[in-house]
Amino acid sequence: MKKKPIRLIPYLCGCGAFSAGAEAGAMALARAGLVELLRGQGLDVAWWRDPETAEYDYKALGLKTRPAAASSAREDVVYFHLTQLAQDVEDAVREGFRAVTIGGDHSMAIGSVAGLAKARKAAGKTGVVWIDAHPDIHTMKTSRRKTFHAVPVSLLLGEGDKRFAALAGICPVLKPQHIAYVGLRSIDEPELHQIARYNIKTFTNGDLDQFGLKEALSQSISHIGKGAKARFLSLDLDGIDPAFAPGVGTAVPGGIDAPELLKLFKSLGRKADFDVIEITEYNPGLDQGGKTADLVGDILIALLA
Ligand SMILES: [Mn+2]
Repeated sequence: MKKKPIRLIPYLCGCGAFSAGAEAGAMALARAGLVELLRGQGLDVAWWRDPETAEYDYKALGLKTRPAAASSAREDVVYFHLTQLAQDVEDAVREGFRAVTIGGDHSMAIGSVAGLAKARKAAGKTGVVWIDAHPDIHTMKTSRRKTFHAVPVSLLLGEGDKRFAALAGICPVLKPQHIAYVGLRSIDEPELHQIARYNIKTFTNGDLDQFGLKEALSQSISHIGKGAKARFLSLDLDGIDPAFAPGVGTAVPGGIDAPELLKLFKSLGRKADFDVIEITEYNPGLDQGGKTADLVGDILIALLA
């Protein structure tokens, strides 16, 4: 079967995080030659919006400085980029592309997942494997810093401000039985309640030690796919051990071993045919000698080539 062409869709927004930096993630990857690297593997791939020339973050709204945390101006920046991302993903999927969204902070999932669900008419029937150190299932009431990258899962489940929860005109986008977490190791108390209340399948880092990453990934993929019409992978780079992926805003010691993850992604074959893959929370200002950028290239090669 012929491989679908790939559209790299940047999310040029870091205003969903408390600290700045992730807004430059896609630009840094473009400059590091991500497209050239993937083409070298025989992949048919191109950026949809050029992250080197597009207006990004708050500048896209004509603002001169980064709006204060939890301000309505900050919210407007996130909303602007999210609506664009949701539309970009929807268009890419409808036009027969495999979409890879590149962040940017993890608020992007609100748009990436909604765009896929809308294109496939798969509201409540989209499966998501969420690899991350954090479950990102706060609500704005419980998020200490009121940041959008702490709340995407709750919004996708239909909980919270409808402007975001129904971003693409569908709500809820996800049902909890179609979500699986892999690699959690920093879970706040209110998030524990959310995970229990929604009964979301979860492999913490401790579970990975017990069952192995291979078993956890393969169970997660089967779990989210049951009765689903579309499949999505959200890979927060902080799910990976910061020894391999230092370029993230909220690093937590420990985490997934990158070589093992790459080996598994390669071995998944058709099981890794996610309709949309999201690579998120790359913060180039915190990277060490391009280590994390190189890892992003290796991850995409393992999943796509
Ligand atoms: Mn995250």
